[in-house]
Amino acid sequence: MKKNWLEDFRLYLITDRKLFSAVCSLYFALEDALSAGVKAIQLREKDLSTRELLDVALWMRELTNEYGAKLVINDRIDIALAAGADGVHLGQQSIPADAVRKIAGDKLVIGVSAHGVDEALAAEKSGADFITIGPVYKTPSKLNYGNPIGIETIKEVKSRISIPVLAIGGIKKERVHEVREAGADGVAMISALLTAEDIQKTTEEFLRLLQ
Ligand code: TZP
Repeated sequence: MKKNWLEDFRLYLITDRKLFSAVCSLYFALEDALSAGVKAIQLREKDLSTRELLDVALWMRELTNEYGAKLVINDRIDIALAAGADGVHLGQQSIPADAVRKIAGDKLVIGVSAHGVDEALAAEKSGADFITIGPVYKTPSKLNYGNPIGIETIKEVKSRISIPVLAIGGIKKERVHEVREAGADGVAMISALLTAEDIQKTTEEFLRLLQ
């Protein structure tokens, strides 16, 4: 991943429209985060139909373009290409990174969700540009992301791979220092930003902590 890309992914915001009563509220929340300096957003709405997902991807592309931010689509390389997104973020059940590379070449940056050292090693080997590793902490989200992997796993992963590593899962402002100390190149999150009372102010605070 080119150097300025890593810079953009230092604060990686992931969507969850179910935190809002209407999709337009998600739009305004993303706009707040972007206007305060978020430079990378992942569209992660697994239960939308293909058409619905493409519609959301298209308006998110326009919005992220307005702010010069990167747009990454979870799992769906077809939607990523159709919407002109910058990247695709793959899960452990997704098409693997080396297969994405065959289809998209260098057109898409490839992120992979890893939950431990072995998955992190495999992601790098398969050609991922960066990984998210987690859940590092217990996540406030009700969805099941598995048991927290803890800070030591970040350290071990960092000692064994050379692509950027973003910590995810239960990330809050007061935890940024700890994950950065462990070697994380950045942080990825849903609730700490999207449920913040003041999204702009919280974004600015995260960015300051990540400097
Ligand atoms: N992958 C691992 S934990 C997680 C994902 C998508 C959820 C992160 O949500 P939050 O609210 O930032 O803990």
